[in-house]
Amino acid sequence: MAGGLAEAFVERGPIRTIGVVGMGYVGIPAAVLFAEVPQYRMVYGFQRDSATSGYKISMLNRGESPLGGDEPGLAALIQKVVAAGKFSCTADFSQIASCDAVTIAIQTPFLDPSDLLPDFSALEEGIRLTGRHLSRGTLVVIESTVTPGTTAGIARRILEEESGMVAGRDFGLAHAPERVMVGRLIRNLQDHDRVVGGIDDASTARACELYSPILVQGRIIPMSATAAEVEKTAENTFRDLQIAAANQLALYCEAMGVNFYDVREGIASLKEEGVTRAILWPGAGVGGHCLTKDTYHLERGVKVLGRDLDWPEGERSLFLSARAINDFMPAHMFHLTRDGLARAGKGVACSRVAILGWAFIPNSDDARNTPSEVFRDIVVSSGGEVSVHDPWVEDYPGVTLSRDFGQVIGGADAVAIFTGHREYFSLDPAWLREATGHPHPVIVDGRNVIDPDAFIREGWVYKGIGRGDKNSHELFP
Ligand code: SAJ
Repeated sequence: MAGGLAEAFVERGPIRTIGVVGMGYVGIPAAVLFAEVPQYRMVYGFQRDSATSGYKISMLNRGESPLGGDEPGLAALIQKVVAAGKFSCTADFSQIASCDAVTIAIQTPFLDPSDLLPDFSALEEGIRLTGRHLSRGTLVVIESTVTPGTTAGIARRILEEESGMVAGRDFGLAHAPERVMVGRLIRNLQDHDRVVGGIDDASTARACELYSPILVQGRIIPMSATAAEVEKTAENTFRDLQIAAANQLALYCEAMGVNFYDVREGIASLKEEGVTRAILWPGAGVGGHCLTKDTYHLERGVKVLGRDLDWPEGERSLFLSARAINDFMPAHMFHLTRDGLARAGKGVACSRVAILGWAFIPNSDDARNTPSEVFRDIVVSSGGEVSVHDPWVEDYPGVTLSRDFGQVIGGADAVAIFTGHREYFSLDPAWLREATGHPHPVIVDGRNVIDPDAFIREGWVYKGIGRGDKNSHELFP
């Protein structure tokens, strides 16, 4: 059968026209990088003309970027390829028939995090629209992060249903997971190695042909489609696991009265070939769109695809334990706050707690799945009052955000640092204590941002993640 597909690719000729479905933070940079490649004649960006995203079509066709935030090189590249007539955005999916290759980058959010079942509806619609207009010899590539088994499973079935053709005979199908990070989209696409996995060798080879011209430092890593899906979900699962290991050790250090950061320095000093320890950082929690979901994709994959998994009887998945530890950290921040208030002779109920940082990563306005929200809910359900400061996040449903430090800190019985925004590294203990109006306010450092001794000397009750050496300090007048 592979002969059929290889033949279909030969008949179609080299890739000249490309379609990118989904004009988001993954699709847009990919589309304009393809358009910049001399041998690619035309790139169509396919975008549904919906109420929420339809505006992108006219913006992109004017050569403007609809993406917020600073993306070095992107705006200029969009302008360049639009002016050169090599990129055009459209809601007319019938143009897919003219494409030699079509990539699909539509996100797969979890509708309700509690059920941890991803919402594939938008992605399935994109795949369906692609299948409906697919022509023989076209390569389809899924770039979205999906549960292992999706490309060769539901994606293949939808494409075959809609096109009436057979994958691996009439058209190619592959998975090439995106690995871009906001703020470095173009650079990541050019310099990160690119995992590319086809449902068969011909599809893999054609996908390598598609992506090679846009790589600068990066190299292609070919494998099967399912292996590529496992790789993507596992690369984030492993990062979540590394963070959980740091969090667990930090909790142990607190319990044993030692400074986690001293211990970490010792561990990280092991640098000899093959014995390096990649120890990450403990923190107030793990937020974002990647690490909070990709473990569950991997776990679902092994449930759906796995045959006769050999596993220690009754033992819980290490990866799910890691998720539980990371999800516990906002509760730990609450316990530190509660214990700190108790030292100041107060209870959480009727206390005012100022949260510094709503974004899930430093110096960013991205607050998806922020750990701060979990902490806020626990404080409020315990009868406390909350004020929130964030210098980057404009707004967020269900919370009042302020950039007025004095207003957020004023009257606060406790201050909890949740995000390592650069603004928080220079907090002045004397000024801050004055601003709270209390003799012994509590400071809880969730990101190792402040110097414990400077605050303790100013009369603060200090608590810090991993700071077992300081968390039971004497109280200064
Ligand atoms: N975090 C810790 N300790 C650490 C590192 C992170 O608590 O040592 C927390 C952060 O505060 C944040 C969360 O984990 O709340 C996630 O942080 P992140 O740096 O992993 O940022 P993400 O979620 O944007 O992860 C993305 C991923 N990239 C893609 O999926 C393409 C991830 O694979 C990258 O490793 C990461 O960016 C990166 O390195 O920037």
